[in-house]
Amino acid sequence: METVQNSKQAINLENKYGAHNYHPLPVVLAKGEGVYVWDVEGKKYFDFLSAYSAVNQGHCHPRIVQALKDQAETLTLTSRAFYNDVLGMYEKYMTEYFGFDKILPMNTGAEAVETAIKICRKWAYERKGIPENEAKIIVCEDNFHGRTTTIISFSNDPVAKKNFGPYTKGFIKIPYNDIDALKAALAEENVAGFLVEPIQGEAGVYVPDSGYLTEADRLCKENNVLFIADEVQTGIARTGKLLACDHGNVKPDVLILGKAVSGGVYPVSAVLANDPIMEVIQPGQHGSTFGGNPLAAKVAIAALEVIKDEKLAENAQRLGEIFRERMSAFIETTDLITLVRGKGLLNAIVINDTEDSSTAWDICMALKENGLLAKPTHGNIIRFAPPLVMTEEQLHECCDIIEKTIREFAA
Ligand code: IF1
Repeated sequence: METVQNSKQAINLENKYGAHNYHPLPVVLAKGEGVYVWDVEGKKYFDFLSAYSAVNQGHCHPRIVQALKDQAETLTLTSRAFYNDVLGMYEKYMTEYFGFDKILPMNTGAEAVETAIKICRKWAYERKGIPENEAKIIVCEDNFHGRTTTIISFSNDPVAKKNFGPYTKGFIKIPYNDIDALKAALAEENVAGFLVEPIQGEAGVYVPDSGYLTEADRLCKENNVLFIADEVQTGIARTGKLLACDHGNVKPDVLILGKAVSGGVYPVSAVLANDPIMEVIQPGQHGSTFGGNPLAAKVAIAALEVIKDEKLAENAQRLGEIFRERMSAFIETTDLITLVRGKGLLNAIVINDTEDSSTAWDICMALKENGLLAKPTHGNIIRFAPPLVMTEEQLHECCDIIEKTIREFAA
């Protein structure tokens, strides 16, 4: 197979042979290690996106890569047609790690979200007594839960939704971070669940009021409605706690995990719940060829050991405070940035421009020139999410780059 000689060649190949379903920043990465990535020409960057929070443990973490190598030479995939000597041990590890009775292992975040929706509906019919096909799940405006047809059916992002109909029914949309709206929705009939991101990532790192999740969870319990937390992006120590729900001492009825469960080394996702909910799924009613395969299981165990052993939640908490402190002081000196918000190392800056402007993109292009990679979530919002293994010294170096770039840009 031919190898890529330079960035331009790589971009041309993708443009010619790949579906145009993304508009990447014009940088072609060839190597990753910890908080750094290098492009084809050998230029070094700080990665401030972490593959949308899938690489919390840093690129190519040696312990996770070693687990992959060892299992890859032993047994990669059996399918669930047979048992294997890894899955049960993985299921025990995961349920104890997150504190649930059972896990249903899948591969991508969207698959886990779809799985949670199916479990919630089945629980509604078989345990709550909602009439079949009448179950409703409450979701929030500006949500992002993945790209499958059912998931985009309850999106309000026209770009993610248009011309993919007909859409799946059975969802009630309410404004995010609005307890009264949730109360009203819970009063409707046949409500089965409330699916929510503890922090809305793609919407622009919207952190809800401190009591929101706790009160939402209480209201769901009061109405016998399942509280379903999508922690695909906010989980695995990203926001300064193992789960973003932990900030509000909320124990969801259904927990959805993905991305950094594997440290970005292999697609791993999962749905966790207690027996009264998970037992609605009986043999043959749900599955996946790769779900819970031995390779995924060993990689995920290593990735979660790293989170604990390297105290990455604590590091994210501490560095996040330093980051927001520096950015808050900096934005006092420029009109270009209106605010910084986030939790742990999931942060964003809001730029003083319109949502459809190219300013955020242009700033990311300038950041790239200065050796830091980040990507806008909207025309006026840039998400900053470095790997959680970053040191305080590296974080200050990145803040220096961000401030220098924005000052140059504003000039
Ligand atoms: C893209 C961002 C988008 C997620 C939450 C489920 C999923 C995601 C909270 C689905 C995935 C990814 C998908 C990727 C870009 C990125 C993303 F918010 F992280 F930045 F799009 F909104 N729940 N988020 O964030 O997980 O199936 O992708 O494994 O689709 O462009 P997946």
